[in-house]
Amino acid sequence: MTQAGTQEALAQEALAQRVRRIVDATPVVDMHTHLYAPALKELLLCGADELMCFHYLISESFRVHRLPYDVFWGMSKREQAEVVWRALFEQSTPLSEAASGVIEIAQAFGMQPGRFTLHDLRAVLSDTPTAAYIDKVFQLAGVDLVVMTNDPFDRAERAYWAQGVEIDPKFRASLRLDTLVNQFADACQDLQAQGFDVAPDLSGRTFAELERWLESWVERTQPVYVAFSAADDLVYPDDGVRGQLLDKVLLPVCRRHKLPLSLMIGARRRVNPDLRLAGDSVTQASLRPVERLCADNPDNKFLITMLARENQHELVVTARKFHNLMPFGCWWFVNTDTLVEEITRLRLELLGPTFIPQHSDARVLEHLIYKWQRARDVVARVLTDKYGALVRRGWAVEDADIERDVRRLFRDNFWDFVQA
Ligand code: HDL
Ligand code: ZN
Repeated sequence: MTQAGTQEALAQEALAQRVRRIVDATPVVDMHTHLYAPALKELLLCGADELMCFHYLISESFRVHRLPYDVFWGMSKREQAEVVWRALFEQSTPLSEAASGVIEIAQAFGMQPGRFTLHDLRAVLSDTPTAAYIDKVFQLAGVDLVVMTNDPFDRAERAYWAQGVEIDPKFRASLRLDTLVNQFADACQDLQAQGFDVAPDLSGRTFAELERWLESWVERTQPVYVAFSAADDLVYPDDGVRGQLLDKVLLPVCRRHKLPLSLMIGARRRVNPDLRLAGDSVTQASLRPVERLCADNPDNKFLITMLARENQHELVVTARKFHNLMPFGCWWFVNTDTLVEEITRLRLELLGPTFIPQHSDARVLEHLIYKWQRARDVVARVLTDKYGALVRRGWAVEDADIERDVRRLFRDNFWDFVQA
């Protein structure tokens, strides 16, 4: 290598170390998880058996053990965990995103390199989410706040909120309204039983009552956004039920409270019902309704993530057209090393550092550790590459610039958007 080449390589390595130091030191706001504050008790999952029973691993394990579904589901969680462990960590190599993540979690908890057993993992983790354990996981993950996914139609969760709960400030709520917008007849039945004067055909006082109901949940949970997911069937404008619920309830309430509306698009639910939570799949979806939502509702803010790899480029271009659209995360089936890097590069090259690169979607407390380790690896790698190119083209990059950009990506883009 020429001397100039050596110099350049040394400069790039020095830059990589500066970027990594700042990325590691910047605490993350994790804006979409399925974790719950400790006050919601058994809803907050942690420990080795919960990690093994993560639905990603359960679906992967069926490709190895091929047990009849009813046999597997008839087992205790401990027995299911042992089946998954044997399938993915003994009869196979934990190469998938979710399986290799378990190794990373164990390493973060000080597990000696080499091979360990499920017994070892059970010993090193805790299945009781004490305050100290939660703090330790947040600290290991470099996360200082997570947003929950709170479902007013989940009876178990609703019972806690009805009692009045003291929510740990490391957890913030979001209101997840899939049942309302996607299964309105079921939602109606539930709401009628709670004393709301609503009708499946949206007649009478339905809209006023739905607004009263939603306002009560905003008051009760103080959410940072309102959300729902859709497959490829989102239409807007739409004079059907979902379109009217959007225009007459969700969008006005979100505007009043300056709450973003989060749309998670491309999830095709229960493609294989026998896999239960793991039975959902992916579908490409149109960006046309997203464009019209952003264009027709300029005083609303939209957090958008899409599940199909094929939709990522169009989502980024749409974000260039509408600044009330904030693209976020590499969701679920695009949360793999390869696709997170591709999507993050795409976003940075088309938007600059004005998007939310990742959320963990953590379902088990310790997921925060590996999900954010992966995210930091990618963000540091991509930023180093882009800063290096900038420097070679003659623009000085100071630590303050890197600190500002990483803070924006990991926390400020989210908070500024929520509070705007
Ligand atoms: O709809 C969602 O919020 C998805 O994230 C689903 O919960 C999915 O099952 C999941 O956990 N993805 O990571
Ligand atoms: Zn999720």
